Amino acid sequence: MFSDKDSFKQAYLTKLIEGEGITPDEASLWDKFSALVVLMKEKMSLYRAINRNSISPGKQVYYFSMEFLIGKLLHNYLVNFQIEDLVREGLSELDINLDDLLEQEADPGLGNGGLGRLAACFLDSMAFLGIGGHGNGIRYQYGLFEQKIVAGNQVEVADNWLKNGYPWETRKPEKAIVVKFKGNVRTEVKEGRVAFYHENYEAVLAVPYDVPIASYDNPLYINNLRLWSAETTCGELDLACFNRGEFDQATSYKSEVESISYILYPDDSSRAGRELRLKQEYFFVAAGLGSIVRSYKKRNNLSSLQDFSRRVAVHINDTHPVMCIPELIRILIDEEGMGWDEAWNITVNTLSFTNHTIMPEAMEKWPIDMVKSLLPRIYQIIEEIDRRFKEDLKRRFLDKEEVINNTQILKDGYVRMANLAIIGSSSVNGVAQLHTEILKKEVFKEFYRIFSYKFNNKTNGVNYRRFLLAANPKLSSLITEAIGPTWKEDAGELRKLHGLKDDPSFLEQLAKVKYENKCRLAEKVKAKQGIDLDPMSIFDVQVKRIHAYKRQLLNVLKIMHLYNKALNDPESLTGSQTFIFGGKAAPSYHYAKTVIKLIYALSQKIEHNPKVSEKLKVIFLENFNVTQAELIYPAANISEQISTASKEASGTGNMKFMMNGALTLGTLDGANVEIKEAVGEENSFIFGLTAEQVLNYTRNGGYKPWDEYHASADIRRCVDQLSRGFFDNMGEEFRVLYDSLMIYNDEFFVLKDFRSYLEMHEKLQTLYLNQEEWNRISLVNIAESGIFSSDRTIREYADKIWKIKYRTINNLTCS
Ligand code: 26V
Repeated sequence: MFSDKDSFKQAYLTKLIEGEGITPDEASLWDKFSALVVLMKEKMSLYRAINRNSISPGKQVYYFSMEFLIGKLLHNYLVNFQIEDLVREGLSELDINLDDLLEQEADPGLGNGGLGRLAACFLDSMAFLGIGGHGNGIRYQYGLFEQKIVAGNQVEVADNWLKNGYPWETRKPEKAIVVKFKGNVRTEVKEGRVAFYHENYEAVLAVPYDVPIASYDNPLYINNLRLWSAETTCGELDLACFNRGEFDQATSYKSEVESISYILYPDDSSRAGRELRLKQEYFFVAAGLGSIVRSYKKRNNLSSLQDFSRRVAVHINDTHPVMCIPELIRILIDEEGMGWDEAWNITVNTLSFTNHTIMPEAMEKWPIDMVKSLLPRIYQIIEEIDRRFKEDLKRRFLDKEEVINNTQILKDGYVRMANLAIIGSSSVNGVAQLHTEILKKEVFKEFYRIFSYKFNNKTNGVNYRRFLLAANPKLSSLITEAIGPTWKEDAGELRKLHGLKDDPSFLEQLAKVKYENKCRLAEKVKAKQGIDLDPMSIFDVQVKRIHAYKRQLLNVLKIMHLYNKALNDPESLTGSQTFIFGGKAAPSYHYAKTVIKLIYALSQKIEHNPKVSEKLKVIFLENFNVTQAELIYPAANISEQISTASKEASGTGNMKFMMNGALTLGTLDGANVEIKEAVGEENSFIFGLTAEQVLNYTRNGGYKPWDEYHASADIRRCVDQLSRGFFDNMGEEFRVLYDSLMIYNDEFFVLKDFRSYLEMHEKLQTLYLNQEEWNRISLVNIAESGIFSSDRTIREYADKIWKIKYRTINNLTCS
């Protein structure tokens, strides 16, 4: 990108002065940041152009996702192009501090949590592996709300991330696509076949904004994240209306259209069920497929789509983009003139689907009436898919009532999106071994009988170059000094660290890095929230969305128990502990918001008691997002992964903590199972019911939280404190939590797992006293984290699902 400092300085100054028309003296920090981004972006476009001309286009993958949580890009790209040092020095000679520029960048909150972050990790790994893999999503004008905590209450502030512009994006108006809603379908018999015409529709213009995706050490391979924005088809306003003097109608039309890409739905746990959400889903699907078909014809110089599925793979991230199935059929039949069978085969062979949750309340379904009126032609196609599927069941003598009930797409007035996804795609995968087994044996067991060949597992992974190499420079340097630099391309190389397990000086350096990262976090927390953290205390961290099944409440009850112990006998607690929480609650999720309030109340209660506050501290970090995450993972000693077994599909935070040397305190849920397998029983701290036990209780009943309550004075005390006296006047406020446990039968087995959780937590406290042993276990965790690189995950998707080749890294050790 830049061969040396001087050529960088030259190019940067030219960009600033000629491009932006300002001298460094006049430029604001934003101008300076923006010039650097534009400079890099232009270089990346050039690389892409060179690549296009030199390499014949292979199969392309399109990753369709409603959410991409990409995080800030500038620092990562400096690391990936290996120019951070020269840019830092060059800028400093111009009296510019790189860190000040990095601060300027917005962190686009275009996702809720794990699902959106996974999509971003996948984009990185596809670019790293030289796969032509592109993202397709929505350019929400407002991302996930910013979280403020005011007196313990979550307050949501709009995330106006585009207010200064976003210099990484390029608007491509010439590549816009018209998306059609509502209206009616007229059929006509033409040359012996039925033709379909969608008429009287409302047209929305989808305008793409492209963001370049570049990974580590593969500078020529620049992929694209295409985000669609909704605009009116007639420019600024509906001029026809406007000229007739119907101003209100003209402006309301414009705002109705623009509302489609206005804001991200902030709830990842319950169905939105709103027409606007359905519009969003079809909008980015139709725009994305429209543009793929157009570029396919151009790229391959073809007029027919017969070979489409050999040259294009479309991946569906959860059910949100499932309208891809009927939309591709529509394109192939209505626009390309194919018959049903050919269109169906191409569609199924092009599409693959990942499921990310088994929580029934998050499984999407849409009222038939809504789909019919919003997307009349799409609905016809869905009906036809459903009809043919049931016919097929009958032919294969599989049409038992139970099978039909659980697999048909249309039922009880709804379109069931997961069923459509499974029937209409060639591959269905879960995101961790356990999760996939639950899909096969429970959630989709009838489908598994019919289409066993479609089901497969792809355990999640993360972009370790973002969450370790870039986010934890001190640990990265230490690793590179010890085992050389090849781990940056092959995460399996981290295993070489095992060789240092018994090297006391290395283990001490590891501890020193952790300590310094804790200081770095403490400084930021002090600056942002004015709170002091003691880096000498153990950092016990739970950061993730606030959900009943993730059981932040279990963690809180544990701390209440420690509080009670400290009051009785301060010596019974060995060292001092800092409990760090972070995560957003969906704005309408009362329970989750109450959990935040409870964490806050507990932190206050502890703060006001000097006897306890010497030993314990609780803090809720505001506005957990990708940027915060990059500071937190490197500073954690304990990683809390305590969901009710079977409920967390995979988890990816667990992997990010692990690679930064935190020890996992967790249940046998999601990818925790595989973390335990990787590091061994002795190096992970597992407690609680197994998924099988949980599923058995759920099926057969037999769990009584009152039994746990009566059996243990400790549990009784904590549970009672939730509702009475302890939190002064707040007992009533926390009643919803008390009731979830004692009245509504503790759906997530909090009390059932309480005792074993306390025991494992205590074991960790004791272990922490033996620093050398702790550091050794921390090292084993880092050494074994390589399999949780998303490079490994993407290689599996490429081999088994997309059937696409990728670049080989020399002597790859982790396959
Ligand atoms: C569902 C809904 C439902 C309605 C409206 C908006 C919305 C947005 C997102 C979702 C899906 C939530 C599913 C999800 O995020 N699953 C997480 O996926 C991670 C990546 O595979 C995985 O690590 C987590 O365990 C899983 O909870």
